[in-house]
Amino acid sequence: MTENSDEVVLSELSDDELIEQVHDDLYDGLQDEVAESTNILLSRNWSADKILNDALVEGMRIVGIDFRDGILFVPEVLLSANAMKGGMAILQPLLAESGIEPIGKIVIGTVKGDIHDIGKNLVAMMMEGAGFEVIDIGINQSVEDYFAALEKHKPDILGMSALLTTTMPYMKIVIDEMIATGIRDDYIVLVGGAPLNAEFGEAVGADGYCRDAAQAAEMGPQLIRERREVANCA
Ligand code: B1M
Repeated sequence: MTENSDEVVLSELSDDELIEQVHDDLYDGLQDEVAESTNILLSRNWSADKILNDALVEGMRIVGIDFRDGILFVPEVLLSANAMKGGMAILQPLLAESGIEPIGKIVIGTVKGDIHDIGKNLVAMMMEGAGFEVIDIGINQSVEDYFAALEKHKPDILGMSALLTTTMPYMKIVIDEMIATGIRDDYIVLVGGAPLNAEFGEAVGADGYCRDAAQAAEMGPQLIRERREVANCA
């Protein structure tokens, strides 16, 4: 997208120009530049979540459009994803900074056949920021992987992510197996990912569908509170 990012002095750009430059640098997969701009925006008192949404997430949305339209290909999008991680690594401690006792525990992973992890990582970061202990089990997780993590960590919430229409049905396989083995009601199940919606969440038997990481960080505590209230009344 940009032809000569090398010649741009990032610190001399206005806020609007810098945001646009981050979009271009994400598009071009320039991790160092994305990290530098993230630091500059922080030094200009931008909040971590505003940088995340306006600069990084919006930049990846633009990448996604050209990926869909066959203008960008997998290797280029991988570079963009890495560049995004450069910015996210800087924001992560700020988003996770809460200093409060964990309000619950979540095991989260991307379903089998799916290697997209940027959204899942964001959810993990925001949940940490909301005071959760987060166990991120990674990508391409099978029923057995999820079950092993549930058994080991005994979380309040199981979170599943899917970015492909071909992998999202795997969430139902996991939930059906939880029902079959009698453990479904031991956990709150939250699902998310770009191709999902609330109807899908309901259809697969999840307790909640989260449109984005912020909603996951709101819904998680809310459902835990509701569950604890019911347990106290029983
Ligand atoms: Co992929 N890819 N990709 N890709 N990729 C999409 C998803 C796609 C929509 C692109 C497109 O065509 N426009 C398309 C899917 C089409 C479809 O299924 N209908 C697609 C495709 C087709 C593919 C391949 C099949 C391409 C190929 O090989 N021909 C292939 C599949 C590989 C596989 O998984 N088996 C593939 C590969 C890749 C890369 C490896 C190159 C790379 C992933 C790198 C990585 O993740 N480390 C990649 C990327 C980067 C994308 C796009 C461009 C960006 C995804 C992203 O990171 N978004 C994506 C296009 C797009 O979505 N615009 C695309 C930013 C992220 C912050 O948003 O992940 O939606 P998102 O997460 C949000 C919410 O959804 C929600 O919160 C997050 C934060 O707010 N959320 C949750 C997500 N998970 C949640 C879990 C929760 C709660 C909320 O649990 C509680």
